[in-house]
Amino acid sequence: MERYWNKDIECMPREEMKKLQDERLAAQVKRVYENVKYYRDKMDEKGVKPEDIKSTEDLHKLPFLSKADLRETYPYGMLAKPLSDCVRIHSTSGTTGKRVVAFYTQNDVDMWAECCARAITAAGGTNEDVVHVAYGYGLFTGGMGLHDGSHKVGCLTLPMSSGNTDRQIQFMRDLHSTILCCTPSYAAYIGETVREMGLTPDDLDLKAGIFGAEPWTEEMRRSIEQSLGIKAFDIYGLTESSGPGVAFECCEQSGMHINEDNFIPEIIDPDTGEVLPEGEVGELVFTSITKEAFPLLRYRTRDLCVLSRKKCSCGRTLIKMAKPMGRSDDMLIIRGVNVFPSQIETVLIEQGYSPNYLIEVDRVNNTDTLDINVEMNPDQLSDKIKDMQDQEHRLAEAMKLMLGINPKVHLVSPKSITRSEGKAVRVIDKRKLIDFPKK
Ligand code: DLL
Repeated sequence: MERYWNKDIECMPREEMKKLQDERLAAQVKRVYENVKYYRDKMDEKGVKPEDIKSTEDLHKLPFLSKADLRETYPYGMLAKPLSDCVRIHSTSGTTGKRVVAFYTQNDVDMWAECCARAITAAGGTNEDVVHVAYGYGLFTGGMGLHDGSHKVGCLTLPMSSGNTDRQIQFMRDLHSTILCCTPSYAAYIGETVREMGLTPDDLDLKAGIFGAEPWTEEMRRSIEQSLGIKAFDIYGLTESSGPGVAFECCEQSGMHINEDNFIPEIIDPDTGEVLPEGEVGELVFTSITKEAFPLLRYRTRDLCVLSRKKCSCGRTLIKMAKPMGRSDDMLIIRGVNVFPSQIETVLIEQGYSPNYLIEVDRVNNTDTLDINVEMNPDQLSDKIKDMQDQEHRLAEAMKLMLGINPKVHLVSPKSITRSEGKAVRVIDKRKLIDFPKK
């Protein structure tokens, strides 16, 4: 039987939820207008006053916010509460430019924990469970977010953080971890290490995994489920909107329910900013209607996905978002064709390869090149060159069918591609490297 953490909210009739959102939105816009000068200036520039925003239908009148705004206002320019009311800071995992820092009041931390508690409960978690948190702890929101959610549910919480994979498995066995929380790429690595240690899923007590923070395919889900003997649930979030738990998957495993009592989603055309109808692919935009310290209105996530209000078998009425296909800024344009790393991952797993790969894009003589390095499983190794060439050829053909362009596939030896303990790095785009002018 499906369990809920907060049935009143998770299964709330649509009209009631809309009313709650309308009230919270109007109050939030007023609060932001009064307390955040940067956003007030943006609203004034657009000629919008707080009184103009009475319901979710008025949302489109508000100006967007993007990462560039957060960089411009770094670090305190988006704060809507005095620092003395804030109790926590987290930061994005971005590696370029100024990082984004987000602030939390105690109420913000509690709301975030509630969202993660809903996710853990939807994955089957109760106070009988041992939750093994192998997301990184620290400025990254993964560790602390699931940690607080696990406490709230009353689970026995193992704050492992990421890394030291042998020790992770040892603890999983000794302390009987039942729910694993980490990135999908780290879960795949843990599964691989379990096998290499001569163990099987029967040697573990795991029943579920809550994986997110990076895009992963259905094929990857099946492969992790098999290697660890679990049911794998997706979880989505971003630092700017608190962290993991903005949306979470239920037993149906077909998209993630958005915690709409706290976050209102929209899908927009990334080029024009126009709001798209339900069912169309576009950029996900979130408005936080309950956050106190760092309340972002119409924040452009850059994530591409689809929303759906189709009835869900789990009984929740919260709107669902499909698995993000990737970020609009992760999409590679190679010889004019749009390519997502997730398409490559799908082909690899379908063809029986491991999800360990590295994509290299370059430009040679003004033409884009695409090289895909794919790690072989030990049983795919052959000492006959012809066999290896045939395998590479078959894989390149399958990739061409999926992508519409011809890549070069290179099979590389087992374990030669660096494993990820957090978010995996799958792409090296050499075209983006700055060419310093020669003197
Ligand atoms: O990744 C928060 C998080 C931690 C989510 C743990 C889930 C689990 P950031 O580091 O700010 O926050 O990165 C946010 O990661 O805009 C997406 O592009 C990507 N992302 C997060 N979850 C998913 C997911 C955390 N389930 C950015 N599927 C987001 C695909 C995801 N992409």
